[in-house]
This record gives sequence, structure tokens and C-alpha cells, in this order.
Amino acid sequence: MLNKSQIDAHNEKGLAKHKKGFDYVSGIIPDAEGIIKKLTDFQVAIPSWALGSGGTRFGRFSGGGEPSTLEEKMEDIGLLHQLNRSSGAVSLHIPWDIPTDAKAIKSLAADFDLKFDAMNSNTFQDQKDQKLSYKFGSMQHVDKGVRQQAVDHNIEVIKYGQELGSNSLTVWLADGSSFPGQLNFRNAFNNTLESLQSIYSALPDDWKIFVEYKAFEPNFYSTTVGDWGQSLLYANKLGEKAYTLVDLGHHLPNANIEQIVSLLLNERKLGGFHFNDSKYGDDDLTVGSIKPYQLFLIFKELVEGMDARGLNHATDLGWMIDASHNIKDPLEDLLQSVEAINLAYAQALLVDSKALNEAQLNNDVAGAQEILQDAYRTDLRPVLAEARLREGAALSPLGLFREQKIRQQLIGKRGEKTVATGL
Ligand code: AFD
Ligand code: MN
Ligand code: MN
Repeated sequence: MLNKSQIDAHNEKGLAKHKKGFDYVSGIIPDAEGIIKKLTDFQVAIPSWALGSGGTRFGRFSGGGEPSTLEEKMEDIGLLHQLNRSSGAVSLHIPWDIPTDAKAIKSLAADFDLKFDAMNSNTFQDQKDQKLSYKFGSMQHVDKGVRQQAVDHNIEVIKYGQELGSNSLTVWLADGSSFPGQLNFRNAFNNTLESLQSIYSALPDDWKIFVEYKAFEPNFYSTTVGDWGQSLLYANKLGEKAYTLVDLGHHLPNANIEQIVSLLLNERKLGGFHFNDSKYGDDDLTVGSIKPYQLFLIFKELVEGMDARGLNHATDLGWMIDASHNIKDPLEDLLQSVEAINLAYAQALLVDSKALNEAQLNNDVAGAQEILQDAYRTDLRPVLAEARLREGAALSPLGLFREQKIRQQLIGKRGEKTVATGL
């Protein structure tokens, strides 16, 4: 952990330059204070599986100093939150991160000012002592015993979550098929629905269940929750506590994700979000590193759709990062991702929605584009920095991380060879 004087010293150094930038931009936009307030409230959950190096099926290159226990993962997230005051939540994956001593983990979270966001179950891998295999699916499986095992696991995940104060469960299924004829689509759908219904009936009253979809991988012919239409079917059939979860990397190339988001909010069925970026598939790259304009357009629909439905931006949806860090330091990568999310959110808040509405009513196509791009092209980084400064975080989170040689410190403490659980 950093101490306050280290953060203050860092901020002192950058203050004069920051002030110039902030004075300028707050003078040309209508409501810098309103944006700062919203940014301060907005928190993005860090997934417990993203604190170590990821890998591909061709290999994995460890970066050193990785957290090897849940406690160490919490420390890492606490540090991120200290640096940016925007990542005040954790999303846990079971069984990778079982909170064996829930009380201790909860009090550690309180020390770092962290909350527990959605819990994630895992029926896409076989665990060591598992009785039945998920090789041919979990909730869709032809064998009722396998389906029941998957249901029981999810109910156990809910129990862990209740102990920690979480109130949502994300279900991502790898279920599907790799070859034509391997399964009966309708039976797979119906089995999955029945399994989800069993979980739904065990869901506490104040909980939500998020059904995450993904187009392909690990199955390459069909996926049983393959797109937002399928996810929405399940969510609608399950009931009002069930929602669709959008993961940015889970679409077929060039899908219009902003339109999907808009319609899901219109149906009151968007529950959660996994941020990442992608060039080709489920690449899990740093948020905003490939398609920042698309991210802005998505946020524009999120803001508009949430406002139209009277939703609280900060608390009514589950905001999470879901990324894998194969090359970069995971902590640096996560700092960049949170910054990109906040930037797109702030830009979306800047859109002159009244003027846009008028342009749309007048079929003023060029005018509408000007309005969007005007917001997108305004450099709001000083507004983000100001929000951090006021919260006691760092003017430059990544800059301070490097100045303090935090990765080297972690390697000194934990060693070069530690490996975090996750993919
Ligand atoms: C998957 C999904 C997901 C799941 C994760 C596991 O995006 O949300 O929990 O990978 O690491 O692709
Ligand atoms: Mn995901
Ligand atoms: Mn994914």
C-alpha cells in the first residue's frame, strides 16, 4: 500500500500542469462539476482472475510478483483503488478464489474500501475432485446428473457471495458443440433453461442473475448462450431478477454493440457489463486500446438508456472489467482500462442530448455526427484527473505506480515465480 504523503508528493509535482489543463477544459464545457460528481460515484469491479498474467493455448509468460492468495489479490485491487479511487469493487470467480474465511476477507475488503460485485461460477472446467465431467457441457448436458452438479455449484457460489455481501451471480457457460450433429439445439436450450430455473429459484430475493453470452470458443460450431437474443430469451423466461450481461469481446466481428445495449436497456434487461477490447474475437485486450470510438458510442447509449429508464448509473448495473494480460503488467493494464472506461463515460456525459434529439427529429445527419464527435474529441483527461485529485488518488495512477516501482516491490515480497489462479 502507498501512504498518503507519497500520493501527495506525486500530485504536488504535477499540479501546475494539471491546473492549466483543467482550467481550460472546465471553461469550455457546460458542466465539469456534474461530470466530476458522476465519475466519483462510478466504480468498476476488478475480476479476481485478472491480477496475474494470462496466457494463450500456446503458452503463458509470468510477469513476477503475482498474487498467489485471495488476500494478495485483494491487496492488489486495494492498491489500484488507492491509485484511482475508481476500482472499489471485486468480482470473484469460484472455485479459483474461494473465500474460506469469509469474515476475514470481508474485513480486508473494508480496510481497502472494496465491495463485492457479481460472483462468477465455473462450469467450464473440470476441478480436481469433481465427480462428473463438463467435457460435453454443463447445464445443457444430456445427463441429468451433470446438470444437477452444475446447478449445485452455482447455488454454492451464491452462498459464498451472500457471506461477502455480493448480490449478483454471473453465469457464463461454455456449453455448445464443436461439430454439426453433435447436439440437438432445442434439447440443449431446454436443458439449459431448466438448469437456470433451478438456480433462479434458489436466488435470494435481493439478488440478480446475469446470463452472459458469447459467440464462440471453446466450442466452435454452436454455443448454447451464443448471442444477446439467446441470453434475452433465457432472461425473459426466468423472470424479473434475470438479466443479460454484455461482454464487449463476445460478439461476432463488427456487431453493433451500442444498438444491442440500447435495446436491452429499453427492455429493462441489461444487468451487467464486462469491459475489454478486441480486434478479432474474445481477445480480452485493454479497454479502449483498439476501438475507443466504439466504446464512446456504447457509453453514449448506456447513459441515454439508463437516464430514460431512471437508473442510477453507479449502482443499478454491474460494471466489471474482464480482461487477460498476456504481455503487460496486469496492474498497469487494469489502470489503463479503468482510465479508458472513465474517459468514455465522461465523454458520453458531455453529449448534448437535447441538440442531438433535435438533429434526429430534423433528419440532420451531419449535425448529429458533429454533436457526437464534438463530445468525443474534447480532451476530458484533466476532468478525470481532477476527480481523482479531489478523492485523494493520484493525478497519474500509472505514473505513480512506476515512480514507486511497485511491481519491483511486489516481486521482492512475493517472488518471481508466483502464479495467480485464473485462466
Ligand atoms: C469467459 C467469459 C467470462 C468468464 C471468463 C473466465 O468472458 O466472463 O468468467 O472467460 O475467465 O470468456
Ligand atoms: Mn466475460
Ligand atoms: Mn470472455
